[in-house]
Formats: sequence, structure tokens, C-alpha cells
Amino acid sequence: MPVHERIVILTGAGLSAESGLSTFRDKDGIWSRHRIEDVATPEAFSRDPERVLEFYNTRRKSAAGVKPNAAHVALAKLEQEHPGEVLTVTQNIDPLHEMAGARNLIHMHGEILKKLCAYCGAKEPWEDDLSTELVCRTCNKAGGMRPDVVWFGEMPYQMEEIALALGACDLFISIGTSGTVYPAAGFVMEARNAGAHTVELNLEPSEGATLFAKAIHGKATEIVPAFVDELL
Ligand code: BJW
Repeated sequence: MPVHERIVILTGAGLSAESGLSTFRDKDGIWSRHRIEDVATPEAFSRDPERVLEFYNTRRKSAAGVKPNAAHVALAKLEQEHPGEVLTVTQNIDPLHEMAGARNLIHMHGEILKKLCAYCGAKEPWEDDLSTELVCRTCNKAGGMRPDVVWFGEMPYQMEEIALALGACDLFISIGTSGTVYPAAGFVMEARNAGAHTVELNLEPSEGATLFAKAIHGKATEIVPAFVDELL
């Protein structure tokens, strides 16, 4: 494989599945147990904040103690050892990429281990349960503390930085994502328009599988380390 100067990697829930975290749209995924409109929209938080906070309190607890798997480790190694630039853009709110050693990382859908004040926008690391009684340390208002995650209808984070990286990349790799949620699902077209080679690594063909020049299907812990070895 030729040396690529600028690689952008997009990851999704399938990457963390073998670390023990649920995906969203698989048969027994999170959306088979919860309705998106009840737990993952700003309207749901306004209507029933306790329910939304409880959903994320449970998710935060299930993320405690999980460890990065061989795929996270391989991607961190790629970032450290590849002679060109490697940017990882993750849709995942878990901390497994950084635990594996990734440093050039964008959490476009936020982070479960941070809280965000819906009133003033203040953010800070937070590992405990959230409740409606919690008071913001910046604006002193109660009732607005929410997980720092991007819900449907909200703008994902660092979109300008991502667009610049996609527009300049020569290899785009999408891993463990169903390709159903925008804007992430559209990144492959942005990379293609920039002339990049595009590769999908997923358990099965995603929604956008035909948009990729190459696809490798299988478990992330098997196919990602093998692909990274080939690149290095
Ligand atoms: C394995 C594996 C293993 C399993 N190994 N693989 C109509 C048309 C187009 C767009 C819209 C529309 N109506 C509304 C929209 C916009 C909307 C959207 O996309 N909706 C679609 C559902 C249609 N998007 C938004 O609202 C976004 N904001 C937005 O668009 O702002 C405006 C804007 C415009 C233009 C530019 C920029 C902005 C916000 C989306 C926020 C998504 N939030 C969530 C929740 C976050 C917090 C939380 O975690 O609770 O993010 S939803 C959920 O889906 C989560 C994920 O990050 C995201 C993607 O899921 P992912 O990662 O792909 O998981 P799965 O489960 O779907 O797939 C897993 C894959 O892994 C599967 O393929 C498996 O096979 C595979 N797999 N095991 C390898 N071992």
C-alpha cells in the first residue's frame, strides 16, 4: 500500500463492541431498548430530564471499567508510528481511544465523562451520576446539567476542523459504524471529493458500503490490527 500523507479515521460503536459496550442499531442494540425521541434529543431533556439523565447515568456506569481492545490499540499505534498525519474522528462517547493512547482525536458526538450546562455552556469532567438538583459551578443555576453528548438535532463538535481534514486527506477509513447518522455518514463523500482512497472496516456492509473503494468485513479486533500492520 502506498504511504499516505494524511489519514482520517472515522469510528463508531462497532469499534467498542468487543470491549463490552452496546452498539445502537444491531439486533439487541441500545435503540432496541430505548426510543431515540425519549432519551437522545434536546426536547426529551426539556420534557423529562430525569429519564434522560437516568439513561446516561446507566451508560456511564456500564462504561466504567471497560478497556480498549486490540482495534483501539492498533489505531493508536498507527497514529504514533505512521510517518504522515493521522486524525481519528470518533462518534463514540466512551474514552477508549484516548485510553489506548490516541492523542489526535475528535469526539464529534461528545464525551460521557464530561458534563455540560444547558444554560451557560460550561463543561467539565464528570464521572458521577447527574441529577436535576445539581448546580452549575459557573452560572449557579440548577436543573441544566446534562451529559456533554450530541443529541439528534444538535450540531456535532469541531465540524470545521473535520471538514478541513477531510478536504485534505488522501486516505479515509471508516470503522464500526452503520453509516446511518449524518453528518458522519457523509464524510466518505467529502473524502472522495478530495481524491482520497476510501476503506470501510465493519462487521457487515454498512448503509454506505458501496461508496467505499475497498471494504473489509469482520470483527474490529481482527481486521483493524491486520489493516494497520499492512499500512505500517
Ligand atoms: C462491528 C462490530 C465489531 C458491530 N466489529 N464492526 C434526514 C436525512 C439526513 C439527515 C437527517 C435527516 N433527519 C435528521 C437528520 C439529521 C440527524 C440524522 O442523521 N438522522 C438520521 C437518523 C437520519 N443527525 C443529527 O441530528 C446530527 N446533527 C446534525 O445533523 O446537525 C446539523 C448539521 C448539518 C450539517 C452539518 C453538520 C451538522 C446529530 C447526530 C447525533 C447522534 N447522536 C448519537 C447519540 C450520542 C450520544 C450517545 O451515545 O448516546 O450518536 S445517536 C447514535 O448514533 C450515537 C452514535 O455516535 C451514532 C452512530 O451510530 P454508530 O456508531 O454508527 O453505531 P451503530 O449501532 O449504528 O452501528 C454499529 C456498526 O458496527 C454496525 O454496522 C455493526 O455491524 C458494526 N459492528 N460489532 C466491527 N465487533
